Amino acid sequence: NFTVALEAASTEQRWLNDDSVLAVLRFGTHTATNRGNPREISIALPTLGARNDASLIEVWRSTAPIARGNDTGISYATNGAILFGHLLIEEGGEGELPTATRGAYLAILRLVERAGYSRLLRMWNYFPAINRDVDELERYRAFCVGRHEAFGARGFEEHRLAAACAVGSRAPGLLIYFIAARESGLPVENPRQVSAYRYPDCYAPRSPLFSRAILKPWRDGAHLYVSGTASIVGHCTCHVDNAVEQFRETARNLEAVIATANRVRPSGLTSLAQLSHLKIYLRRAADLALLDAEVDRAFGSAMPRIYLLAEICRRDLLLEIDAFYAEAI
Ligand code: 3EB
Repeated sequence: NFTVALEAASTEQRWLNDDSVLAVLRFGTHTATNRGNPREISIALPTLGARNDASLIEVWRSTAPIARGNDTGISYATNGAILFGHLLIEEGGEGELPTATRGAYLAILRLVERAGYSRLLRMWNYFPAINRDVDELERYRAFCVGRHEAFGARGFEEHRLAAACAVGSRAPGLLIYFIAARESGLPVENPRQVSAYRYPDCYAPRSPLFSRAILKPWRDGAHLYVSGTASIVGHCTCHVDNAVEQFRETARNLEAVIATANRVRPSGLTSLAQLSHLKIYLRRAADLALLDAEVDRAFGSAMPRIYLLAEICRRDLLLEIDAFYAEAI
C-alpha cells in the first residue's frame, strides 16, 4: 500500500521525480506548498539535530500506481487504497482562525466523500502562534472550535474520529495534511487518559475531536497511526517544567496506546522499539541533548527520529511525540 520513512534531505530531488511518491515533507523556516509539484510540502518547523538528524525529510511512497488531483484547494494523490491530501490556507487575520479551520475541514470532508475515501484516518494540523490569545481565546482553542463546527455540521460519530496532532509552526499559514481510506480504521483510546473528545471544557470551549490512535488493517499488514502524545494523565498536564519527566510520562502513554491497540487487534506491535519512526516536537531547543538520550533508552538507539522546534498546544507542555508503526509481513 504505502510506506513512510525519514530520509536524508540530500535525496529530496530524487523523491520529487519519482512517480510512486505521494508526498515529500520538509521542515524549516516557512510553510508552503508547490503548485508545480503538489507533492512538495514545506512546514515552518525547524529541525533540531541531535546527531546527524538535522537534515531529514519525510517521504510517503506508494507501492501501487498513483492518480493525482486538485479540488477546492486540496491537492491529493490516491492509489486505490488511500488518499493522501493536503491544503494550505492563508488566515484572513488572526481572529479568523476558527472560520479558516471550519472552511478547511468542511472542504476536506466534502472531498474525501466525493472521492470515495470517506474515512479519515490521521490528520496533521500546523499553524502559527498556537498559544496566543486572540479576543481572550487561545488560538489552539479557537482551532478546536472551528474543527468541531465542521465535524458537527457533518454529524460526526465519536468512534469514527481520526488520529491527529495540532502543533504550533513558526510562519503564516494553516497547513493540514491527512490520509483517508475507503473503510474505517479501528479507534484506539488510552486508558490512562480521558478521551480528548470528552475533555472538560477548561481546555477548549469545544472538545478536541481526535482519537488517540487508529489501527488500520491493510491487505499487506496493519498500520498504527498514533496521535500526538504528551505528558497528560487523566486530562491534566503532568511534570510542568520538567522535560525529562514529561518525556517519561509520554513514553508511558505510548506504551498504553500500544497495549490497547494489541487488545483491539493483534498486530505484532508489543514494544516501543518496534515503532517505525518518531516525530518529536520540542518547545525548547535546550532540552534536545537530554531528551535524545531518553529516546535512546526508551525506544532504542536505532529508532529513527526527527526533532522539530515547535509550540505545543498546551502552554505547559514541553514536548509531544507522533508515532507510526507498520507491521512487517
Ligand atoms: C492532548 O493529548 C495533547 O487537537 O488535534 C494531541 C493530539 C493534542 C491532537 C488535536 C491535540 C490534538 O490533548 C494535545
